[in-house]
Amino acid sequence: MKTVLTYGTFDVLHAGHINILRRARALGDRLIVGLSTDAFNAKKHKDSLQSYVERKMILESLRYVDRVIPERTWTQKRRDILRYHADVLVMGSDWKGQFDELKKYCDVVYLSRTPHVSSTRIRLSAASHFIRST
Ligand code: C2G
Repeated sequence: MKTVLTYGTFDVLHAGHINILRRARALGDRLIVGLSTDAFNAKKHKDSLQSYVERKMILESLRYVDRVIPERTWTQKRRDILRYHADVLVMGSDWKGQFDELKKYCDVVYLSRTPHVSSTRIRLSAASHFIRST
């Protein structure tokens, strides 16, 4: 059983998120996602539109995701790798090099980010559509 682990906020789920989850899952037999809690989002200076409960429910509905665990700190990855016997840590290429110290515990793979897609862009275009329609 090859376990893949990844982390993120996954707010306003979009094709970029799906692309990395699908490719991460394809690297093993199960994918565990460390989902940033609302409190950790604040530490990341990210205000997600959707609550942790909503984002967790959405991720758990995906065929690529086998388990969702809370991401509460920057430093829990090593403990999670050991606890869940993760063989691969996957992160998007915007994180390239940031987690190389974890190569002591598992493979660390940075997958290319999907260009031109982000929760922020979706939020902004939704807002401009709304304004134009009123
Ligand atoms: N991502 C992507 N393409 C996009 C947007 C995001 O491949 N267009 C990837 C990111 O690289 C990341 C994952 O999707 O690997 C989740 O992205 P975010 O929800 O923005 O997560 P982030 O804020 O990067 O949190 O401890 C690690 C952090 O929790 C990562």
